[in-house]
Amino acid sequence: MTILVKNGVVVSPTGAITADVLIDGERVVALLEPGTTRLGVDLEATADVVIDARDKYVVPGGVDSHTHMQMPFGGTQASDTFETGTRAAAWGGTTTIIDFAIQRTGERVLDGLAAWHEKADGNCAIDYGFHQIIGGVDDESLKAMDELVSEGITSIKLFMAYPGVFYSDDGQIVRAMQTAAANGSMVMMHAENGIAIDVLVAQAIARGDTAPRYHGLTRPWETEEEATHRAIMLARMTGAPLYIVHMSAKQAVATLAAARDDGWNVFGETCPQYLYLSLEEHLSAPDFEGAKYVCSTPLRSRAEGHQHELWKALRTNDLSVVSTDHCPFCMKEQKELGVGNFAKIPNGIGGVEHRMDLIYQGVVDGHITLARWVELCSTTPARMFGLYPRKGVIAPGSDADVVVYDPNATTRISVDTHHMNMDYSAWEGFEVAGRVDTVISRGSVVVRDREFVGPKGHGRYLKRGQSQYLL
Ligand code: DUC
Ligand code: ZN
Ligand code: ZN
Repeated sequence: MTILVKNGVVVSPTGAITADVLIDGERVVALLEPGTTRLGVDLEATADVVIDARDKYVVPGGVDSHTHMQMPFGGTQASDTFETGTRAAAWGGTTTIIDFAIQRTGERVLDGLAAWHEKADGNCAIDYGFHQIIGGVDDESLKAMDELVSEGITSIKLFMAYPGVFYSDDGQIVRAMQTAAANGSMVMMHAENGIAIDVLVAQAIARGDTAPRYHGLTRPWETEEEATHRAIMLARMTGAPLYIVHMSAKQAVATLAAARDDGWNVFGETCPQYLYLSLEEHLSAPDFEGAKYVCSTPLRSRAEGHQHELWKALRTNDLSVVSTDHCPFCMKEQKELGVGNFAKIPNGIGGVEHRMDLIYQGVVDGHITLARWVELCSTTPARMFGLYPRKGVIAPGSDADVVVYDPNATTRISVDTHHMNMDYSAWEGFEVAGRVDTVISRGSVVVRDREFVGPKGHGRYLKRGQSQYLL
């Protein structure tokens, strides 16, 4: 089947051009000056499907490199399945996710991976890959890291938080980083000092400070900055490339920026919740409403100016990627587990559907350029995690993951209209500029005319290559 997306403004990190995009089967085959014929053939007359993108942007499908579909966590399980979560992603213009398979202490890494394949296989609306959480660094799991690379899993995630669950001590981190440096894997780090946090949490609960806002107050910026600094130093010692996930504290970002200025191969991501939601307005909401916003790292104080610094870092490339850390839990029976004890609230916010819109608002607000929007949400995550140029760009030979985006429409976010399996929206009532119009995933139209029309199980597993950011 051929699709012609005509007259749109095709955006890439190098800028925007008005062009027709010709898709044949699963691939993009050409970008053409609008209205040109090809080998004498009138493409508009012969294409099976013609989509008019006049006055709209045509962008590479979003790559969300940090999601947790149906993740067992905090005594429950993330509420989106691979089916519901990837469908919601498609609605929001994301055509690739990279989810986290999990290994815990005592489990075999490849068993953890097999369990994730079983959850995802045949259920995804869009293409997907996996990172591997190594929750128990030992001889066996280190050995398995080489096998992961041949399975297309070229990034591992370690945790400096959650003692007793996913936590690695510094010695374990050093050993995993040495292995990654040797086999060309990217090390992703949850950088919070979990040992210090657990003391502060126990003291808060003992004092009777049990409301959701104490989740944030017991994870102060110092715990993120200290862990960020330590992770960077350990990466320097071992020569491993390092990617720090879900950064929210401006001080941690400053530490990362200083290391980058020094020439170290370290990277950071942030997420929409840290750019828009805050400790004061959201996490401190009364009547347990703050539980909706419990995630780690936590939302920071608006008054302290973290959001401004995060946007700045996105603009200056001190931060390289925006992902969602999509980890949804319903209020009913899930977040409610923490009534009377914030430490029992499952950590996570769902947002896989809204990333492209929320970051496009950053273009409208003058924080970033149009080209940078595409770079942060699509091109760089694809390059960072070994998917480029198959994903993250509209170019001959790349997968036909194409989003037609209408800058003249608006999106109003609400639990009543979202497609994620959540009984609330962290963005309830947000009205942002821009709206996803049409979504093409690997040559199949999956969203059109406000309808999901994708075939079930269309999404395929992506064996990833090495990061393009390895030195
Ligand atoms: N943070 C969250 O908020 N949820 C999932 C895991 C994590 O690190
Ligand atoms: Zn994390
Ligand atoms: Zn996460």
